[in-house]
Amino acid sequence: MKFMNQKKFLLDEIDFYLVTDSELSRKGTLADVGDAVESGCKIIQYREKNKNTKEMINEASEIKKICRDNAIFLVNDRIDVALAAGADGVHIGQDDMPIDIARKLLGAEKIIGLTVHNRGEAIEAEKKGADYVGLGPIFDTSTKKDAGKGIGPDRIREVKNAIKIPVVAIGGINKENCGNVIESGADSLVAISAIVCSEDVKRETQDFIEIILKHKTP
Ligand code: 3NM
Repeated sequence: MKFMNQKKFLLDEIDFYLVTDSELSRKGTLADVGDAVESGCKIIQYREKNKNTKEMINEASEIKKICRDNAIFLVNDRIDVALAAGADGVHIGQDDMPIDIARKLLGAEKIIGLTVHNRGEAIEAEKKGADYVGLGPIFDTSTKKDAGKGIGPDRIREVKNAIKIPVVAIGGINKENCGNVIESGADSLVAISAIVCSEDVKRETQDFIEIILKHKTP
């Protein structure tokens, strides 16, 4: 039997998913990652738009050490950085490297997540070998300037019913609306500003996980 990356199996068990943002962060990316993983966050995506490649590889290598066997570690967009730091995979957008080329470069074992905005893109992503989709923006957000208008939580079920791979919701999600996002069919969800702008990342992460678990149907 072909050996399968153990971490791929973990994808089904993700509740809360942290994406880093050094511009918004109060304490810095490494502190945010450390606090979130300590609080039980099982997946970290390193998303960095302002640092050079060398700085990114250094930081990504530190994140890999923090995640070890406790959390999946993905890099946004930069396949070269993911490979250099030995990450578990990447998260790519519709306008980044095409998924079939990314898969060739990374191999079958690595995790590839793809951003989608609707049912059609989600079906296509699954067909092309994505391991999960990031669906967004669910609500309006100022964290990603070109994200567009929120599609609303009702769209989540539509996407969830069309594919077998996990659906991760993103965009404008906070503690007030995250229960509804899970009840609308998301397997897990991302919050960036709600976490990295908070005073206490550990506490916020715990709160999110608790609310998500409460709203998940067994
Ligand atoms: N991607 P916040 S929305 C990075 O819709 C990102 O694909 C999005 O940040 C998408 O939790 C987004 O602060 C930003 O709203 C999410």
